[in-house]
Amino acid sequence: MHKSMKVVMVGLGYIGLPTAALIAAKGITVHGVDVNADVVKTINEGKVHIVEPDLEGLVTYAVARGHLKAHAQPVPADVFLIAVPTPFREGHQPDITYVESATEMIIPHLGEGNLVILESTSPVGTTERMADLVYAKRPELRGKISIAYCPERVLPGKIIFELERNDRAIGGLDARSSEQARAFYALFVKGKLHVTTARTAEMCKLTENAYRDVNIAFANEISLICERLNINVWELITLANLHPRVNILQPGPGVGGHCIAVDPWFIVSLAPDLSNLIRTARKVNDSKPHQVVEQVIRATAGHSAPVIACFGLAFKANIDDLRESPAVVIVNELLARKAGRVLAVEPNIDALPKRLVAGGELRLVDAATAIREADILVLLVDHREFVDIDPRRLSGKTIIDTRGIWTQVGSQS
Ligand code: SAJ
Repeated sequence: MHKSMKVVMVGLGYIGLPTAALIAAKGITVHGVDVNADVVKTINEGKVHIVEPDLEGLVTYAVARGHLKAHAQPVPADVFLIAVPTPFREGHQPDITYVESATEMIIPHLGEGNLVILESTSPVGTTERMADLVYAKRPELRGKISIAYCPERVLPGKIIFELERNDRAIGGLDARSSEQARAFYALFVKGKLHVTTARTAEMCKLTENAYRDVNIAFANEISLICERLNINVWELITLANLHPRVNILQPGPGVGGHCIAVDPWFIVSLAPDLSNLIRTARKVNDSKPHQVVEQVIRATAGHSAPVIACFGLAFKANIDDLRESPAVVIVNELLARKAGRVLAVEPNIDALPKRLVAGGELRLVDAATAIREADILVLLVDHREFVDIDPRRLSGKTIIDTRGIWTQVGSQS
């Protein structure tokens, strides 16, 4: 592997763009590919279409030096990376059509000695499927190219840091593929590079997110039990976590984002009869937003015209991403059930995206207005602006705190 090589990155989203920019910032030529013409245009202006700390600076730098350029189509190169979405379809069945079409896109450009790496979260067997697609159209390349799976495992909000620092599992379809992929990642990753098989690397990624989902489900289930038993769950978890072998995660309004709520289903679909815990965890976490709605509706009982303020719409703290957010599910359900007049506070956006939030009845307001006007304050996201609110300003209000920042240890509200 040498810095004079050329890399094609197919998919310039949350993973593809930061990875392409990081590689390009090392002086390697990266030819980015995206099917969205607006994304291509934005990147070529040195700008970004996603909010992520430090990303814009890196993209501006790489584009200005001519190391990164976005296009609609691939070209011949040394290394081909694929980082496209793998959503699920009806019945929680994995949908790998984007991986298949990205593979079809690069097939005509492949040549002897090339390395092809899939980074998208994928059901076990996808890398082999990719190889089948390649060799069906280009049988002469069998044994002449390397194919590997290397999942991304970066946390939105810390992508650039984690891209460089996290360890990686690298699974080649054969030993040469693994070694070639390892040498490639060594050019820009400072974390350790662990070589395994493609199937193990695929399962590893799914297992990491399913592990987190199961652990959050445990915390969410405990929180519901505590609510019924009138026990402060935050104090309980703090105390339980003092045990040297207990480390319970934080309950919340549900699990959002594009990974943890999706990936466990890939395991369930591969072995439905053996995935009882993983399936149940998904159900527990998916039911949590509706449980919060019931809690809010119970709280409205004493009010003739209740005003409900929801603090936070994003899927987690300090980001502007409202997609797959439990907070959005809760707000929409409160509106649909006409639970009261609903206000939303979301410091990370300027306007409500109409395609996400139903009806015209929702008002986006600042925290001070929400506190002044509302009877019931529902804390849904632990944004730093909400953590900073002096609890004395909330006295006299009914508080439903799904994140434990206003009703922490020792408090009984
Ligand atoms: N959440 C809780 N309680 C917790 C932790 C999280 O309710 O104790 C909720 C969050 O509020 C959010 C959801 O879970 O709604 C997911 O948030 P997250 O911060 O745990 O994870 P993601 O979805 O942003 O990123 C995950 C990461 N996976 C793991 O930590 C195992 C990341 O490393 C992966 O790269 C990413 O998925 C991915 O792309 O797969």
